Amino acid sequence: MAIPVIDFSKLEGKERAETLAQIDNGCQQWGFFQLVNHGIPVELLERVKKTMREYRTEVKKLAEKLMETMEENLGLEKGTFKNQFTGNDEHEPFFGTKVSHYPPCPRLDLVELGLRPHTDAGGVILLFQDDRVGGLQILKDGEWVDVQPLANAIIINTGDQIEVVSNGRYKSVWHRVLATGNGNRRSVASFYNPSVKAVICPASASAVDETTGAYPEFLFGDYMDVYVKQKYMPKEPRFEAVKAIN
Ligand SMILES: O=C(O)CCC(=O)C(=O)O
Ligand SMILES: [Fe+2]
Repeated sequence: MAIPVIDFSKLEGKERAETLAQIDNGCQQWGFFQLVNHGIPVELLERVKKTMREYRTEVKKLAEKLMETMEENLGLEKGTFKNQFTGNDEHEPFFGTKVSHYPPCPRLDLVELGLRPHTDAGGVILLFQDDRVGGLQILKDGEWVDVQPLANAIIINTGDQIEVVSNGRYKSVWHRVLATGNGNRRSVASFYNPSVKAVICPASASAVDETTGAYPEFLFGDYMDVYVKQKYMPKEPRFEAVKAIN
């Protein structure tokens, strides 16, 4: 069985009745169908794909360069983060991009947030945010601070795994998105994370302060199992939970 494929251009011609019936069937019997000849130029679809691929390649390179910069600052051997995230190149790191749209909220009296406070689970997050509509805030010294829109900048933040590998030197930071009453906010967030099969633990180096952390060693996949249930909660119980698994 395959879900229905419908030629949308036939809606305009002599096969209109059959096409209407196909769409009706798609809606009634399946709730899913594929449109071909839908009017969106093929050239545009290909351009979208090509642009996404190009963006992904460049942002991934930037993430790796940033991790090397952090290694240098932490006095860690070059490649420490990538090696941990990939099990010394045995696995691919996870790299994914999420495009979000925050529409204007007509009832700010009822809704305060577009995205609830959380720290990110993974490694390095690279955010291409709206250059006009703000709303992203980070928790800095107990206060919410705006991440001011800055045209063509890429916002970087580090996730829970950088905190573990750096043994607490680089803490993942709480952030949230406020709802806004006017303007559509768009953001493109890319996540450079360990493979789910990667073993994560504090790196050993004299520059990494031994006293800050006491972080566990765990499988990143196990961490994600905990994270999906506890994303909007403090991170410390997540570290405790994966400690208990081993
Ligand atoms: O959309 C944004 O600006 C932030 C998104 C975010 O924090 C996340 O997806 O983890
Ligand atoms: Fe986030």
